[in-house]
Amino acid sequence: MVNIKINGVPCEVPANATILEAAREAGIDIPTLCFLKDINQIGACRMCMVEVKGARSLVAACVYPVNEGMEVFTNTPKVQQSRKMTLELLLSVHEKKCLTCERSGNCELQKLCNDMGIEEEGRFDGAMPAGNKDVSTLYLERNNAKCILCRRCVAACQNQHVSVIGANSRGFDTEIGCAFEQPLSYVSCVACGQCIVSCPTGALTEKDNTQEVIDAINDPEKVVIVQTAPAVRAALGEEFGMPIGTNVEGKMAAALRRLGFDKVFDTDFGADMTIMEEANEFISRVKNGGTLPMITSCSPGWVKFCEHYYPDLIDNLSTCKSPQNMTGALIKTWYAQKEGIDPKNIVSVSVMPCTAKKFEIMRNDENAAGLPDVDISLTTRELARMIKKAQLNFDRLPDEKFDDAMGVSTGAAVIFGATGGVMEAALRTAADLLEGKDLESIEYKEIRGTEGFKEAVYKVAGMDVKVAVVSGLSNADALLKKVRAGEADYHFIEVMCCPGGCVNGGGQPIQPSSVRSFTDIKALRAKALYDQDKAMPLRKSHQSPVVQKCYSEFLTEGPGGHKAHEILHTSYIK
Ligand code: HC1
Repeated sequence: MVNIKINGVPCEVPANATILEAAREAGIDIPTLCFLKDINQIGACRMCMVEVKGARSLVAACVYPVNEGMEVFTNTPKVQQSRKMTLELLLSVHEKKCLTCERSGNCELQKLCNDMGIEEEGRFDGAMPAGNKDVSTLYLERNNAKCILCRRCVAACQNQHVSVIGANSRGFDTEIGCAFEQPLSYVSCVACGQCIVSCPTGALTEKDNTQEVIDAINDPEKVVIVQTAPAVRAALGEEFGMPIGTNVEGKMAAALRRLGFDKVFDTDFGADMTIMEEANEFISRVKNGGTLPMITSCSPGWVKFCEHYYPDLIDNLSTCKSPQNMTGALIKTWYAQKEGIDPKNIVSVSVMPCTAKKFEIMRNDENAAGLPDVDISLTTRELARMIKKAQLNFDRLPDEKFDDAMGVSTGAAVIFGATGGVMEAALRTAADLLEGKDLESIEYKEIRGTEGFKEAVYKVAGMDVKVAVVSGLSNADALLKKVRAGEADYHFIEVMCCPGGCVNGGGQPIQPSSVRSFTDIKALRAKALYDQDKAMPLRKSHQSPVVQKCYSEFLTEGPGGHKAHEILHTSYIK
């Protein structure tokens, strides 16, 4: 520890802290724009400038380390003037369409301008840079007219070991984009959206599909059916001011009904189905000498990463469709058949914490009824936008349930949304199936938690099953290098594209750096899911009555049977 003074107040802080961290401990938030803890600490935006006694000029608090006896001043006229000028210069090249910007009210630049009392937003107006747009993909849009060149998106992409964006040109012409100014659709982007949730402004957004959904709801010919992913319920409330980690499953179901969806289903049903198919696939690979380790396939950003960067490991991927697409496939086959609805009249909508799901629904071999399994995939943020547009008072809505036909699920499915959840769910079912009994011990705690890499060995039916769980593509990359080199003797691996799993997906509500850098958001959201699992009467996928009905009525050959393969399994590009 070292002793310093901040604004004349003595404090004791860790010796390796930066001024920014030390000030935060002392209850002072130093403003930042480019800072994202552990991801982007480059001192580039100059918002966090402070005075240090004896220093010749202002210093950047986010990168400047404390030392014994240091005296820091965070609120002097010189500091205030510097911050104000920085904001005015940023505004001089910024597209100031704040009233209609998707990030209005949640924009870090806007908030700082308010906080700092910027009075003249056009003070340095003059020539504007090109401000190019990239709308080439089906999942993401870039508007460089709103970019402040903070590089947070570039660092997030690097952190995922994808690195398809960077700075092009220099000086006034600098723009973030892909190499040689190619559109994003030309490069090996995996669609994870981690760049979007890292962006402080409205420069990066998902491709908004809300109007298509509203049009479908207003079309009397269409039966519009929605499903929501496990992780959405753990984060949607943040859009309405609720604390991080509030589970809003009931209010979400109520909101979806009031938005006009004809049926409100739960992707958790598809997660239970995924476990039936995946556990069966795993057991069969182990018994019949199939390709091991088997690797989960429900995270589309991860699947895209595997196809681009590890095509030699495609045979390791489970052939199971994701829960999103299993639910979609069964809506347009089993449910349509039972209800006598022509699948052509169904509009199947999903709400996901993920931008890559918008890509997944367009993949080949995801069309069990000869039509796309899912027609439109929205992010959690887009659902919030629809709720706000409809003027629903979210926190005053009653708690309602999903519709029964595909709205009943188990605790195993709920935890899919957190890293380790898919593996735990699969082990719960595989262990029961192999041992032929209802095992009491069902919590696989060694593979819980938000660390990027976890491993464990479990004794299942006399066999040592070695499993690994990774989240975030940098961790996946490191593990896959070992698998490729034959240095990893795992039987089963879970990979989730986003750090911490889907709770931290690229389609989730965006928390500013001041929160994200100092709060473990993914742990709080994951806790909401594990708490729900613990409180549920059924916690193993094979115990779900809807799953049992689906196999007894429709997929009568059982998990892994011919029909199940046609409807619930997929293929990949090598
Ligand atoms: Fe996920 Fe999945 S857990 S991939 O993270 O397997 O997006 O929540 O919906 O499909 O169920 C995401 C979450 C989600 C699928 C499930």
